[in-house]
Amino acid sequence: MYRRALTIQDISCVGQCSLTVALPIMSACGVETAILPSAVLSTHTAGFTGFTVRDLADDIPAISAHWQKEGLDFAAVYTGYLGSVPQIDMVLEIMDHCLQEGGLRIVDPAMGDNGRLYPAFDMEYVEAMKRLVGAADYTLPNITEAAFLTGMEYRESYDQAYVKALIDALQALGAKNVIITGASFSPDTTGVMVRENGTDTYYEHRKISESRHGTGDIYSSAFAGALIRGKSAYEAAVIAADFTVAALEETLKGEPHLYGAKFELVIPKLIEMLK
Ligand code: PXL
Repeated sequence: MYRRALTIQDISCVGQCSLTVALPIMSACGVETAILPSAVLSTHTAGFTGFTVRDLADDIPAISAHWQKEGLDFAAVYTGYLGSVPQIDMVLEIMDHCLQEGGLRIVDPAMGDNGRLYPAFDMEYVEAMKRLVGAADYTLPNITEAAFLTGMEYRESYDQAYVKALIDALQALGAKNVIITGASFSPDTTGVMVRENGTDTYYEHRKISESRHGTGDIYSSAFAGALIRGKSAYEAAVIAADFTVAALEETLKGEPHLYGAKFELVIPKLIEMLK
């Protein structure tokens, strides 16, 4: 089954995150991937200083109107880092007008990590993101994002009951299926908690000692690609986790590489896992 999906997120020209990650990964999954850049930045905002930003919100309504005129629609819309509050409402409109019947809304509320929001965001953005997450068929927050979205306390150490309570609260916002990434219950492992059609399943894997920006986007892009190719949410979550771990392992070999992860080198593994 060959499907056309749309991904909406920024282009960070250098930095291996958002669209420069989503387009190659979803394409490798065998999904036709249309893009809507929400903004163009010279680099990502985590770790670089003095980056440039051009918000493309003014262009989005005309782009969407043209697609509708041409009768272009999508089997799924997958969203990541968005530039501003007005863009979130534009994305909701695009989902309403450009999705095929039964099309999937996949929302990664990419806005923070390690208990903090990324520099560009504030609580007004979090409020708007609640609306997008509430419309999601699948949402993939990390623990930080889930805590901000639900108003629950952010914890560094926690048990399965805490993660399930986060999922309950995300579902109270309207999200149908929830995948919590980076849920770690022991020092050497981490994993993903997947609630799909009301059933919770946890996939545990190795915790890599170092982290890199953009790995959340690598994860979500592989998840979206696998889901759109017809895998279950749990199967897609496992493929995405194994792919992200492989990318991080590759990153720690050879020349130091600090601002992103070398996911390109393990794309053959992703293709293999999808067979
Ligand atoms: O989702 C990661 C990401 C994407 N885009 C931009 C970012 C970041 C993380 O910091 O700054 C612009």
